Amino acid sequence: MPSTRRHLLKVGLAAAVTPYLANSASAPVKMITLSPSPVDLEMPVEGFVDEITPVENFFVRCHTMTPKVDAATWQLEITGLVNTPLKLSLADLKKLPKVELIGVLECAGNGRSFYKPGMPGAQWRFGSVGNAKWTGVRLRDVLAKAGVKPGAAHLLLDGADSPMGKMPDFQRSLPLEKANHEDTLLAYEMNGKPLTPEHGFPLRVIAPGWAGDSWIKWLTKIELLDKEHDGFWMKTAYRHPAKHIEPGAAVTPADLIPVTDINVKSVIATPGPWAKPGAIVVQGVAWSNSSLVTKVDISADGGKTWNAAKLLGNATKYGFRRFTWQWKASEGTHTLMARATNAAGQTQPMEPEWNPSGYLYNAAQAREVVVAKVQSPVATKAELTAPAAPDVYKQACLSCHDDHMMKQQHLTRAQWDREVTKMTGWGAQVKDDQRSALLDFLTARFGL
Ligand code: HEC
Ligand SMILES: Nc1nc2c(c(=O)[nH]1)N[C@H]1C(S)=C(S)[C@@H](COP(=O)(O)O)O[C@H]1N2
Ligand SMILES: [Mo]
Repeated sequence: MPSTRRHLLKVGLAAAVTPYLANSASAPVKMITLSPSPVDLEMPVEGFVDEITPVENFFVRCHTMTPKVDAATWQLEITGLVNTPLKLSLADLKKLPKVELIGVLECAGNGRSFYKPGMPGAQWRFGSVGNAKWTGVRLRDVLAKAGVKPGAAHLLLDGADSPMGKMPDFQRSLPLEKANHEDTLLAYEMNGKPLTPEHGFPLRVIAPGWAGDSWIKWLTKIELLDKEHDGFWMKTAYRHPAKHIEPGAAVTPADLIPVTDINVKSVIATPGPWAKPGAIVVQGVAWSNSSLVTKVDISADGGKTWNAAKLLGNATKYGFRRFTWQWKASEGTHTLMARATNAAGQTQPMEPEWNPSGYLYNAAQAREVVVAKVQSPVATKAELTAPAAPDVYKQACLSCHDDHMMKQQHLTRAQWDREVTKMTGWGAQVKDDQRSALLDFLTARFGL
C-alpha cells in the first residue's frame, strides 16, 4: 500500500505484533527471534517432528511492521489489464469454490547463515520453513471474474504493509502462468483457522513449490501488467545466478534470474547434540518443490556410508514428508547427515551452491552428536568484550529497529559500508564525518 497511511499504522504498532497463542495439540517450541520488530522468527530444529507445523511454531518473515487490517472494510482490488476492474470483500471471495491444499512455505533466505563467505540479510539457520493446510480460493477463479485481457503477462501483488522510511514498498509480481495454475491460491485460513496477523490476515497468496517471497501477505491489490514489475523487490532482491559461480565471485546483474522453485531438502529433528549409546531414533522431515520426495538417506559417519530412512505417512504434493531411521550408536562423537532426493532426480548437494544474496540453501545438513552415558557440561562461551557504541550508532541505527538486525550479521568493513549506504538510502541519518567511526564500531562489534 502507499506510504501515505504509514503514520496511521504506526499508532497501532505495539498491538500489531501479537504474542503467540498456544492453539495446537503439538508442543510449542521456543522460537528463535531474529528480529522482534519487524518480526522475524525461526523454528528451532526440534520443531521438525510435525508433518503439519502448528501456527505457533511457524516461522515469521516480515520486511516491515505487521499491518492492522479490519476485515469488515478490507477489500481486494483487481485492476490493470482486465475487462472489469473489481473490488471484492472477503464475503465475495468466499462465494468462489473453496479449496484446501497442504504445502510448504520456505523463505528464499532459509539457511543463509551457513554460506561462506557470508552476506547481509536475515541470518536464518534451518527454520524459516513450515508446512500448513491452507484454505481459500483459486487465484485463477478470481482472475476469471475480472476477465484477463490479452497482453497481460504478470500480476503485481501488493499487501497492506507500508514501507519504513524510504525503503521501497514490498511488492512482487507473479507470472500469469503461475497465477493460473490450479494450485495457486488466495488463502484466508491456515490450519483451519483464519490467518493470524503475522501470517497475512485476512488474505495471502499461496504459491506452492515456490519460495516465500511470492506468498504475499495482507493482499490488497492485484494489478495485471504486460511485463514483470520493475520495483526493488523484483529487479534487485530475490534474484540469483542461473549458472554455478565460485563462492564470493562477483556477478553482473544481467546474469541474475528471479527466485522461483525451492530446492529438495531435509532437516534432522532428533537426536539433539547429545544422546545415550544404544538404539536411537533419528527423525525429521523432508520436502521439495512440485516434485515429490522419493527417498531420504541418512549417514552416521559424516557422509561415508548411507542408509535408506523410512518415509512415514502419505506423500502430499507440496507438503513435508516425515522420515525415521533406527541408529545403533556407540560411544563417541558422530556426524549425522540427511540427504533427500525427489522424483525429478534432484538430490541435496554435499556443498552449498553459493550465490550473492544467500538464497535457496539446501546442502545436506551435518549434525554432530556426542554419544555418551552422561552429558558432559557444555563450556560456556566467553562474553565478547564489546566496544562502546558511538552516539551515531544509537541515533542513526536504532531508530527503526533494534540491534537484533546487526547482531546476526558477520560482515567485513566493505560489506558494512554497503549496508550503511543501503540504510542511509532508506532514511538513516549518518553525517560524512561520523561514517568512519560508525564503520569501525560495526566491524569490531558485528564483524567476521
Ligand atoms: C528508516 C528506517 C531504518 C533505519 C534508520 C535503519 N534501518 Fe536497518 N533496516 C530497516 C528495515 C525496514 C530493515 C528490514 C528490511 C528487510 O527485512 O528486508 C532493515 C534491516 C537491516 C539489516 C538486515 C540486513 C538487510 O539489509 O536487510 C541490517 C544489518 C541493518 N538494517 C542495519 C542498520 C544500520 C547499521 C543502521 C544505521 C546506519 C540502520 N540499519 C538504520 C530500516 C532501517
Ligand atoms: N506483504 C508482504 N508479504 C510478504 C512479506 C512481507 O514482508 N510483506 N514477506 C514475504 C516473505 S520474504 C516470506 S518468506 C513469507 C513469510 O511468510 P510467513 O511470515 O507467514 O511465514 O511472506 C512473504 N510475504
Ligand atoms: Mo522470505
